[in-house]
Amino acid sequence: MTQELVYIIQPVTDDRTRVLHDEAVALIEAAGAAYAGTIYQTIREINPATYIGEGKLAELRDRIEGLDLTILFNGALSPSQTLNISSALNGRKVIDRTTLILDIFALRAESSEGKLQVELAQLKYLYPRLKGKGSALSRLGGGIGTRGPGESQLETDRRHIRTRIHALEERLKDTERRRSYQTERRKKDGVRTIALVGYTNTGKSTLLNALTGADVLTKDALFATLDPTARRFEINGAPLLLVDTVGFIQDLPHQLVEAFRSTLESALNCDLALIVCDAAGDFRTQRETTLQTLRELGFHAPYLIVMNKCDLSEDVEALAHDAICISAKDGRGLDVLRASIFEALRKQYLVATLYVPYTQMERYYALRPLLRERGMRYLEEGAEIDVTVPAEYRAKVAEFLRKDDHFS
Ligand SMILES: Nc1nc2c(ncn2[C@@H]2O[C@H](COP(=O)(O)OP(=O)(O)OP(=O)(O)O)[C@@H](O)[C@H]2O)c(=O)[nH]1
Ligand SMILES: [Mg+2]
Repeated sequence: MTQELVYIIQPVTDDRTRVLHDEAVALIEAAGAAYAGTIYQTIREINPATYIGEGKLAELRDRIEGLDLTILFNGALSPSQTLNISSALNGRKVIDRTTLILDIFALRAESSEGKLQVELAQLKYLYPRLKGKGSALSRLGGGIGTRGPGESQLETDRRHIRTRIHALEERLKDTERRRSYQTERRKKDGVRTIALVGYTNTGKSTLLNALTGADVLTKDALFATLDPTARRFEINGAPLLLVDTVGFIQDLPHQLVEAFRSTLESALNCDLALIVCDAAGDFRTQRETTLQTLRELGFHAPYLIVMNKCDLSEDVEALAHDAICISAKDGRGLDVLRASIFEALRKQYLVATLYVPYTQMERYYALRPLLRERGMRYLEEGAEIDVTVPAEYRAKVAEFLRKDDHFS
């Protein structure tokens, strides 16, 4: 099969235009298609029928005559605008940014829950586009916008789609219940959860690997990670769980945020979040987009800003003084990051040395499952034991407490 060629219509609005455009090129590649070119249009007044003006559409039609191209409008189009632009361009396939992002998610989804979530988002976005004359979808032909777990459903009628949406919502509720049970159990085990969140391609998965010794997929591509992955690790004996999550992007389709809400929420229901930014990229936009998406999700946990890829950018420390500067690739700054994570969680742990007389050893052994031992020294009458204890068990070990040597 020949590769789908995509031509961009880029509305020129504010200083975000350049970033949005370059991102669209990366999105096209992530969807397995090839970038063919761009026509820019300054927007003074939005044309309700076709968004951009008729003159510009005519110019585009001439420019692409005889070429087999898909048109990407790098913004959001209403169903009727999509149809109108398509007919002004002699029936060419027209997609918008949301359709493209949904398509990438459809390609990447691997877990059964991820597939259900993407299918739900696709159906919700495409459903209104099936209203009106004929099926807007049949005009899409093959390729971007028609792929994904819901492929066969997308071709059926509206009544089926409604039934399917309902069934998907029910099944997702089920998985959600199961997950909240797991979260409860983790809390009971005294394991604290740290979520890696941030803009796509900033190095979240690379950081997961660096901190936990895992080997999850990392890739120079948008949305390499879809399903949340969790790995255990320790800092100063404290058992921690690090959760990698799907990346964010500007104007992330709200249908997707909705569909992924439950997976994200379980990660966001964390004790601490690391908001990862790319020091070599537009980190202000990344940070703002991430914080805004988190707000939409009702996030309220404490967080640290982590500026990754500092090996690529010399002067970032001066620009981002509230951030911890690291390189997940060469390891710089990781010790500072570990210390900052532990400091942020400190009030949740007691780091101490216990003194247990040998006569009391039985009682100590009963408490042992609640804590982590970091070291033990045998003295004459008893043992000195360095431990890390979740704060809620403080009272239980209090009788053996000698000195609180909090982490420094
Ligand atoms: N130079 C440099 N490259 C890095 C660093 N960390 C990650 N990368 C590269 O950045 C790219 C993206 O890394 P990932 O870890 O896949 O990023 P991610 O945030 O998980 O991305 P998504 O899952 O797609 O949202 C890969 O090519 C990594 O090798 C770093 O500290 N320095
Ligand atoms: Mg990733």
